[in-house]
Amino acid sequence: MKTVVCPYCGFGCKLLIDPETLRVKPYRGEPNRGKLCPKGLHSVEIVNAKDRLKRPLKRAGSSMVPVGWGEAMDEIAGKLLEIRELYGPDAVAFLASSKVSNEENYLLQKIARLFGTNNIDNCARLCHEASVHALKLTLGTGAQTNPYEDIERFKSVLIWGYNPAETHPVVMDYIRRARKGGARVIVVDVRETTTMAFADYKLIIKPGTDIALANAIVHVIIEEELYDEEFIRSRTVGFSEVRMAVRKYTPEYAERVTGVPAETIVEVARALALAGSGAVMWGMGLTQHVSGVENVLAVIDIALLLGYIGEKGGLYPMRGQNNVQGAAYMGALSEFLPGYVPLTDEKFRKRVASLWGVEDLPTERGLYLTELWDAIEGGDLKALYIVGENPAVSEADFMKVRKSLRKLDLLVVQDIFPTRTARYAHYLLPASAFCEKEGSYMNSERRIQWSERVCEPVGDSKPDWEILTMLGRALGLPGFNYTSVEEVTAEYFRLFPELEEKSVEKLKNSDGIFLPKKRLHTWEFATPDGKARFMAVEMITPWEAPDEDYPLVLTTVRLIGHYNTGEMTLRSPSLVRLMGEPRALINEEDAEKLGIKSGDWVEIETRRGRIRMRAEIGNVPQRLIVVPFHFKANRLTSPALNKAGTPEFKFAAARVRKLGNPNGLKVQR
Ligand SMILES: Nc1nc2c(c(=O)[nH]1)N[C@H]1C(S)=C(S)[C@@H](COP(=O)(O)OP(=O)(O)OC[C@H]3O[C@@H](n4cnc5c(=O)[nH]c(N)nc54)[C@H](O)[C@@H]3O)O[C@H]1N2
Ligand SMILES: Nc1nc2c(c(=O)[nH]1)N[C@H]1C(S)=C(S)[C@@H](COP(=O)(O)OP(=O)(O)OC[C@H]3O[C@@H](n4cnc5c(=O)[nH]c(N)nc54)[C@H](O)[C@@H]3O)O[C@H]1N2
Ligand code: SF4
Ligand SMILES: [Mo]
Repeated sequence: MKTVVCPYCGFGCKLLIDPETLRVKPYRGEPNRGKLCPKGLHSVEIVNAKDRLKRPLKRAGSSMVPVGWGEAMDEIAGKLLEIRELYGPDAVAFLASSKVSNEENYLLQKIARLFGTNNIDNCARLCHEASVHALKLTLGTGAQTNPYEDIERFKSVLIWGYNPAETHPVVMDYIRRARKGGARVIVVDVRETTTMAFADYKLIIKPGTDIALANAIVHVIIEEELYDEEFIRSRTVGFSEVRMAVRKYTPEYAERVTGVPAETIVEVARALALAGSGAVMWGMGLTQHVSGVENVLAVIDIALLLGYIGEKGGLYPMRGQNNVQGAAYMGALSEFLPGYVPLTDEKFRKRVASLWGVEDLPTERGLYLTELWDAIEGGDLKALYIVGENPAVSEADFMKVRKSLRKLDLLVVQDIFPTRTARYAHYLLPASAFCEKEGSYMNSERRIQWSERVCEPVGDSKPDWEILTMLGRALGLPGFNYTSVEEVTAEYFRLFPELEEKSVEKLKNSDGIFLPKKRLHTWEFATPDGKARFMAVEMITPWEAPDEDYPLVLTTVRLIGHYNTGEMTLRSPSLVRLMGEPRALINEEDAEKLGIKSGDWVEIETRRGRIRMRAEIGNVPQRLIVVPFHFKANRLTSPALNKAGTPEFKFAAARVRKLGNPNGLKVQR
């Protein structure tokens, strides 16, 4: 049996795959302890999908024609160098992938920076980057603080804007065990979710009002003196500012803003404080708003007030993709070097540069993923090299993205499938899939795990690290002589003091290595004075307000058997069968007013565009429409960005109408 990291979510289950039969069984050790969700279980189905990319292709007019690897890499490198010559290195951008290994992300950011630009980013920008910014501000580090195993021993679990029963199904086992041990489970969402089946308190709030609720909880805890005075005094600064700021957020005021009854707010604040310990977990319901950074700050304040960080608690910004945490640690972000080190940290930057055989590296932050499209429109960005990302579907207001992709002088797409984004590519490079290659991945709890190779790459596809090694060499960059993936692992180990002494062998023969360590901040925070910072925040309203023309609020969510832009899961017959047809959830009274019954085809429209889908009358509040993001939702979504560069995927003004003639309608892809 081979041990392989699941190619889907950031929980980071390990799969045991039989190389003969390709049958998948769950790994019995950490972190999944004998459990898998349907995606992990059926993951190998995609490997032999009929339309896997099997050889490099190059554009010839309106079609793509085969080209040899050597020729493709020489031509791509030649074009990139020509663009750099004419317009400078910042006319080129690289998109890394939260789907590929640490080694592969490490190599791509190394290429970008040696090429001369910090235009390197990944889908973390669309996801938890607001959490990274908020955590950096308050604690000094941008990641989950505690391992999953701690959840089981905490006496409260606060789950905010996060639906793990669909998105990280295996973490639910930890939450269930916590509940068995007496933990109170509190879930905050804008609608009744599957996760709420396990909740003691279900708080349904109006979309985008999270700060009012969090501030009111803080208000009650302060008012009733339920906070951890010793922790606040010895380990934090900024408490008095927060005390002032939350004065007006009485439970009654918060009830008017959020819709949650004042008594419930008081009860929840008491339950949280009296528990004595707690896990605070959150997801996209907080980050994908124009108030994303502030939303997360408001929720962190609750944990700081109760001392629920370190021994008595943990912050869990549960990471989305299987290697989004690794991509960040490897430096595939436009504002950070590896290890989230700022570009302005001269000592570290020079050390990385010298390891790579150059004097220095670029110091200006590069373009965010969400800023690329305007840069293309404005003529500043000429070439884009994408590894394992599908922005033509995953970006907000994707019609705009598709329009700019057409304008590029050079678009390279390196993927396992001919994706929607690949339609605009000048070169299409076939990558080997997760179990056709080996390497290391980092899950949400910052556990680095080794993934073994089970089968031969299909056709003429190559592991991403091999393709990137060829690219680095074709560009004439120093040090791209890797002949095995372990050489890259050993190189990135040298960047982290905690890994310097460790060997790749040790990583392979273990349940993983935590970077930098298992629990953060038990004694000291990573801020200059070692103290955590309370941050007072005020309500920020969503960018777009519903009005007469667009009276509903549209939010976009995930379903257990579909994954992100669907490129992978929609090629898995078992998952497609399991999930059936997608539906937009609508409130019963709204539906009645519009003459809509469950199963009717409807058109959902915003100021950006419209899509059609079947409707389902669901357990959602009035004036909210809930659409799965995996299909064409981003034809509709709002492109407004928060401070961390994340779009407001969770709030757009919308309208719905029943479609008259449903004959022949199909779900659009
Ligand atoms: N099955 C499956 N699993 C996945 C993925 C997948 O596509 N499919 N994707 C992975 C990725 S990349 C990520 S980032 C994670 C995301 O995991 P989650 O964060 O759990 O995913 P979402 O469903 O996008 O959003 C969570 C919840 O936010 C709620 N919400 C919307 N607006 C608001 C609001 O204003 N306030 C509050 N409090 N809640 C709100 C929604 O109703 C939804 O239930 O999942 C990962 N796991
Ligand atoms: N409306 C709406 N939009 C959203 C969100 C939302 O909640 N609502 N969520 C946002 C979030 S949190 C995220 S993370 C993004 C995700 O956005 P994307 O990252 O663009 O979406 P994925 O579908 O995960 O794309 C991953 C790609 O990697 C490819 N791939 C898989 N394995 C490999 C490999 O080994 N090598 C290579 N080279 N390629 C590989 C897959 O085929 C696929 O094309 O979407 C964002 N967009
Ligand atoms: S919970 Fe996540 S990591 Fe585990 S099997 Fe499911 S998709 Fe894979
Ligand atoms: Mo994500």
